Amino acid sequence: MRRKRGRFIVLEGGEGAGKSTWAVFIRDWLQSQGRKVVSTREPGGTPLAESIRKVLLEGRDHMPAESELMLMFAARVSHIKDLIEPALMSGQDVVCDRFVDSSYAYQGAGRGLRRELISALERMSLQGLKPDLVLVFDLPPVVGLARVQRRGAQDRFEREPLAFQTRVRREFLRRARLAPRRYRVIDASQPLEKVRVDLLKVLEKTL
Ligand code: T5A
Repeated sequence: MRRKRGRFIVLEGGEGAGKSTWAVFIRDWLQSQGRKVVSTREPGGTPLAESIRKVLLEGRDHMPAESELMLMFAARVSHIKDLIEPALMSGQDVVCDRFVDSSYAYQGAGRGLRRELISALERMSLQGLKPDLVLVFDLPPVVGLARVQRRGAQDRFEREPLAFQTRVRREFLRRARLAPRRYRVIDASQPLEKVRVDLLKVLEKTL
């Protein structure tokens, strides 16, 4: 008998939006419903993609935007083929901290690369794979950056100026408006307890 495909849930948003925090919460919530869950992140999720992540986040050499974009997709293909697809096919839910929307937001709106370039790579790499639900954790970049600064050392993306982070935020919101059936925007600037209540409402309604 064919097993029912799992659900693919993605968390997106700017720096310090709380995605890692809420990814754990969503995994626990799904497990409490008796679901088997794989929790993962981008860039990363497989040994190859985690090695690429190090170059992308910690690299000190100049990196052209096109190289950055292609490294994101190189990591993503490994992640999809070796982790996400097999998990979904075996009936497990996948909770993923960032996915392709981040490429549109950071490499597209942030770095200024053309959308058509990103959608060509998306078509080639995703082969029709689409998240069932994209949760956009939205907050003003000043609030998110203050949170990550409190945490200590910052990576290549967290060091980008406010104007860059503002373009990133706008792109997430633009993409959420384009596909309201699959996207939900959550106000992540609120206190943790209030975000938890809003997120739980969305999970109970959509999943
Ligand atoms: N990237 C990624 C691209 O450029 N293109 C791509 O295609 C992809 C996939 C990944 C970087 O790669 C870039 C974008 C990213 O910059 P990362 O380290 O995974 O790097 O970075 P983030 O995903 O941004 O993860 P962060 O850890 O920085 O932020 P999170 O996960 O959103 O936030 P979290 O949960 O770690 O919380 C940050 C702090 O804020 C507190 C938390 O306790 C924590 O201390 N916090 C709150 N405090 C008060 N009130 C709330 N509501 C709070 N929510 C969280």
